[in-house]
Amino acid sequence: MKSALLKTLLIVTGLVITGTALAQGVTKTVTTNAIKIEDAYTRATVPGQQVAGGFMKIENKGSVVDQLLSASSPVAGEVQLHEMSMDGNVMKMRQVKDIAVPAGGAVELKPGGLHLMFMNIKAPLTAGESVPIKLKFAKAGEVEVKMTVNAMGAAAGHGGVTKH
Ligand SMILES: [Cu+2]
Repeated sequence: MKSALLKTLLIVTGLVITGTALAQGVTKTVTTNAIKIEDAYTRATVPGQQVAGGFMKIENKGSVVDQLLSASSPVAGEVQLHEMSMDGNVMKMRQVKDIAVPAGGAVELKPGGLHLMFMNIKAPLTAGESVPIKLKFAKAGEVEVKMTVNAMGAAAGHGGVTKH
């Protein structure tokens, strides 16, 4: 996993970043040819907290299905793709290989469902700042987004989860 991540980072370095610099504190929208990212956010963390969820709406305006394959961010050792679901009364989380974005449709990464998971966070995420994240799609390629860091406990679901 580590070497795959490194490889991704190396590939990314050679590419032109398509996302524009965005001001903080506003709704962030990034559009490539087909993929549009809206309302990307994560949540503030406390010192020592290693994980945080990442959420956004991914729209696919293209005529073919696309897949989110991986994500990376300088603030975390690794960013995984996760799915959360209820198993009886127990909320369970598992890593998924990819997240499909239907042609002409959208997928929402949200608390309690599909989400990104920042792992091994290097320094606490502070409310109000924004965190760069690079998404890699099978067809659209690399998309860079800035995620707003919302205040802690803005929504239930992920904050209390420590088991991965
Ligand atoms: Cu997760």
